[in-house]
Amino acid sequence: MKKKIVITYGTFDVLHYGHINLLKRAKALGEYLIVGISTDEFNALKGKKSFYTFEHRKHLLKSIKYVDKVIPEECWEQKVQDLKKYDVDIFVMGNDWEGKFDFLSEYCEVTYLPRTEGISSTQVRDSLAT
Ligand code: C2G
Repeated sequence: MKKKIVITYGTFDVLHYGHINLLKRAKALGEYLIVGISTDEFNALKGKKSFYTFEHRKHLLKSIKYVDKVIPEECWEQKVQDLKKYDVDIFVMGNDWEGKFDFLSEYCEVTYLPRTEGISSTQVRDSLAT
């Protein structure tokens, strides 16, 4: 029986419980969770500079029990080929992206999950900096 494959993408910088809540809920939608983690170069395209390098963010993500596979996210355009390559059943994002990836529903289910309020990598970084 084919495992139900779930995929999500993000920077996952300064890993916090909001990220874990997202990954936990994403995994609960299927049996196998793939995470596309933004490379440092792609982050620059997103106008983001992460505190942790790609390698450190990848190491942290691979240590999470909900995550089965980590792939690099290098550009906006790779999602369609990823969905086909990994035979994905469900694409998941936090609802700060609500509607932005509806075009992917041609290939798989698209689900947006409520963000965890009160926490963000920026907030953590800023409070550590003071
Ligand atoms: N998230 C959340 N609650 C928070 C913070 C983040 O649910 N308090 C979710 C976001 O909605 C996203 C995931 O955690 O689904 C990763 O968040 P980011 O690393 O900020 O991802 P982002 O930079 O938005 O990159 O192609 C998609 C992009 O790569 C998404």
